[in-house]
Amino acid sequence: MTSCQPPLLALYRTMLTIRRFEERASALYLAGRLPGSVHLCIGQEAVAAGVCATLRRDDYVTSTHRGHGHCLAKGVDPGRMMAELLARRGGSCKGKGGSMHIADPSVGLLGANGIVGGGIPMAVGAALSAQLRGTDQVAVCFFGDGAGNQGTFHESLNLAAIWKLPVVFVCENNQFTELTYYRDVTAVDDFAIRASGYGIPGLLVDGQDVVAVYEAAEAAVRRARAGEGPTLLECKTYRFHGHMEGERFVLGGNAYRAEQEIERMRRERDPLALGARRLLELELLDQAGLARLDAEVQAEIDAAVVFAEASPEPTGEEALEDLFAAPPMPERP
Ligand SMILES: Cc1ncc(C[n+]2csc(CCOP(=O)(O)OP(=O)(O)O)c2C)c(N)n1
Repeated sequence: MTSCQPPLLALYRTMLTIRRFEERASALYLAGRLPGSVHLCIGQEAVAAGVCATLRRDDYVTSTHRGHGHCLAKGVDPGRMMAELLARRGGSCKGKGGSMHIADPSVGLLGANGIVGGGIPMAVGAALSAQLRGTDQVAVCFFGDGAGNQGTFHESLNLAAIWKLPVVFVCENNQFTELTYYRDVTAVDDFAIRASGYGIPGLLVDGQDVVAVYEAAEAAVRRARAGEGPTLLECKTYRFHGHMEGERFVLGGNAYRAEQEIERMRRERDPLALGARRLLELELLDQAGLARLDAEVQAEIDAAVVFAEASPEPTGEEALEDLFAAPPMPERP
């Protein structure tokens, strides 16, 4: 049971912001205005929105290569994010990280991550730091089903369980590891049951239902904050776009799943449509209110793109700034 009422309007607004941000990123990519590769979470918005709504600003999040939703939901500014995607100096990492390496410690976002499974031990480290410092901060890591088969997943769950660390592991099972159906490479139907191997609670959650995600996350975060240790949440979800934008052009269509499956999921399990229906049923918004909200969010994304495109590109010399590598060894005489 949850102790807090889900903030339905805020949850919907966050999902809408993620959707409109990514639609714009897709359009910019297809227009050749966004360099590098970009992985969208369209279809998965309820997971980021539902989990992050249960966190404080000073809680930590580690993210993935498909991280725009987590970053926006944790409070990274959309303009600075869009500038990062466009490789501009105004970006959250000064335009040197790109879509897969957005970070903003000021809101606890320790980083999206191009290394699959890389964010999981980072969150455990952040949780250990909170525990040692005696704060009640919580760390959350998001990761995909592919990452759930990496060694880092198992090692991290074990360590976090042994030391009762304040961490919530959120597996976003969108069914596919790049182009591979997860059941072809995973011995069990549900990652959630793996929690029992580490003596921690594991919960299976409908990742298309933002309220279900919020309620499960709220209980897991409360447990972590109270010093009761980690929880594994598996959110079953679905991505509507390809593994990365432009994939269709390379593969010549959807080579690994049926078009009808995507259409059915869009029609029946779109987290935004489900969220809007709930708002209408509860009379929290009417159709005009939904349209107004959409216009507001679109205007925010327009402003983010204007900010990003007005920002200069970093210079060549800046590539050598903000590096943490050791300086070269002095030459031996
Ligand atoms: C350590 C590592 N291995 C392989 C890759 C290549 N790679 C990039 S994304 C990806 C699939 C990840 O799948 P999943 O964890 O399910 O996340 P999703 O893409 O579904 O969000 C792979 C294998 C990588 N980036 N890092």
